[in-house]
Amino acid sequence: MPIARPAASVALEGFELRVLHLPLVSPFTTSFGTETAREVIVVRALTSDGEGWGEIVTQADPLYSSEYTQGAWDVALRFLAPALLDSAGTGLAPEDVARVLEPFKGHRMAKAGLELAALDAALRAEGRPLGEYLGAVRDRVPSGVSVGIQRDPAALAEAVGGYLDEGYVRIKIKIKPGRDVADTAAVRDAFGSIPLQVDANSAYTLADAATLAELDRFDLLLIEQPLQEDDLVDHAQLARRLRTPVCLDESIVSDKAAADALALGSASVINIKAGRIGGYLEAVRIHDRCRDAGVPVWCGGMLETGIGRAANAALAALPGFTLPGDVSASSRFYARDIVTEPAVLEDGHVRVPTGPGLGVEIDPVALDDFTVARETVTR
Ligand code: OSB
Ligand code: MG
Repeated sequence: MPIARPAASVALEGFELRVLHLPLVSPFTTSFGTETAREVIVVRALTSDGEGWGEIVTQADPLYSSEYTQGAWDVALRFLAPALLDSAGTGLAPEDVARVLEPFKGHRMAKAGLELAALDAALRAEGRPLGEYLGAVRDRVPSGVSVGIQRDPAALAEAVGGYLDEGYVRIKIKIKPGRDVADTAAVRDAFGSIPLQVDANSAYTLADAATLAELDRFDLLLIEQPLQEDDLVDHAQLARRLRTPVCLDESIVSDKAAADALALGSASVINIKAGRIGGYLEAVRIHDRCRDAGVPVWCGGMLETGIGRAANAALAALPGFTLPGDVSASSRFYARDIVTEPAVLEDGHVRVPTGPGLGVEIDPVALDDFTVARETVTR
């Protein structure tokens, strides 16, 4: 269902952007690299009725997507925030943010962070929870965990065992060429028929189809983004050669991209990340499209702070999210978060916040402690 009831306009007065460096509890390794700290941009929308918070999910280097933190910082401060402040007049409806930013090509992560801040400000002012606004039908969501590439398959099995002990209901392991079949086999051998999926972060080509077909014997829920972001036709060819369902992450940069991927047969499952596609409103459009088409979706993650994590829990509570998402507890990544009540795992689930807007409060001391840069744009 599209948004049932729009949010009230906000009288935007400015945006404060901060770059944060948050240490990770353990290094996170994917096919594209290893991170030991999360570099992220936190956005504060300043309005005459109060503030709102958003998060730009770029990483320091353009390895997952072409966007990266310094690029997002520049485009947000130089073009996007000024355009929103210029257009605000007496007020800006959160539903109009994407239209105002539309002339600027790409930069969807930067746009998503600004839109979330404006939306949070509007909903807080109205006293409305984000989950209710988006159309959530659950008060908690099943929690999956994304497990990075480890030293060897035995170390991977040990790491997975720890997460299963914590109660995570679905395991995703990162794979790359040379670290695929044996790693998956190690997890299956150790833990039997647990809900398991793999994520290649675009590390393969169609020439690797035979190797990827070896994964068919593990009865995986899906294989995520085996090929490049713009390889929709190759993904369709690969999908015909695999029994494992192909799920797209990086390729789904918009609702249009989702429509194209489904039309081409490039994917039979979609990972929705609001940060990657320009915001939570576009996320609802993809959700609605997939639900109408009978295509399962799940909520991806970008190592969000408590801000994006709260919003992801709200999104994952929509009815079409029929697979567990990468909506894990804050402690999966962080010893200290920037919200006062970080998401916790309860019986394998994360609660959908019920307070106004994101439903989480910022811890100002933690926010300041992790801030490495700060800029404000005003009208
Ligand atoms: O491909 O899903 C991905 C993290 C950063 C960039 C890309 C991805 C990921 C994850 C972590 O897999 C998901 C999470 O936040 O739990
Ligand atoms: Mg992925």
